Amino acid sequence: MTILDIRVLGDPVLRKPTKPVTEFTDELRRLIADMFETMYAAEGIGLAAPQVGISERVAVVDVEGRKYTLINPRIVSRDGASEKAEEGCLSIPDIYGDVERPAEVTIHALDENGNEYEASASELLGRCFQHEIDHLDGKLFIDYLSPLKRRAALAKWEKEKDDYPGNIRKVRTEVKGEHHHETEM
Ligand code: K1U
Ligand code: ZN
Repeated sequence: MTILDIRVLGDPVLRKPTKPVTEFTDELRRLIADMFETMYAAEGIGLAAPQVGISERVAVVDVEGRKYTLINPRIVSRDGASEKAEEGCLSIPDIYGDVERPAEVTIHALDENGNEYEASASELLGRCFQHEIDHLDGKLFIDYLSPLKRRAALAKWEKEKDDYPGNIRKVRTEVKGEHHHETEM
């Protein structure tokens, strides 16, 4: 398995509508395995194919061990009042913002073998489904922020984006026993 490079804000692939998957091949299953590995290495709870430069309707999710492969997913129902919670994005590192979304969604999707399934989810899993499906439609969480908060987020990103030449984020693999200390601010 391979840890893939993650595309960051500014890469046009993140804004391009994706193509539906039509063939369930070993190549597709390899991409899914690589996406899970990349997501775990980056310490995320989800990852969509455009984030690794592939413009296809594929995403992976693992929220507290609830693991899903989402192929050609669509939201079939939205329930409950909207809820606001903080989101981040592996393609916009170190930027966070509160996003209001429907409390519960039901999705219809295919798994890596082309089997159909439906899943209903609320809280972080429901939010993650919505965040990943947005990626497949070229949408990012910063699009939901108020103009003021969006401007602040983009100003912060302007200062950080030079750390990602070519709009590429190389995901470091943690060496066992290696310790990193966060810089306190
Ligand atoms: O698609 C992505 O960019 C992954 C993203 C998914 C996501 C995070 C938060 C809410 C909805 C969807 C991440 O995994 S960001 C990193 C993360 O693990 C995280 C950040 C904030 C809250 C919870 C988790
Ligand atoms: Zn994201």
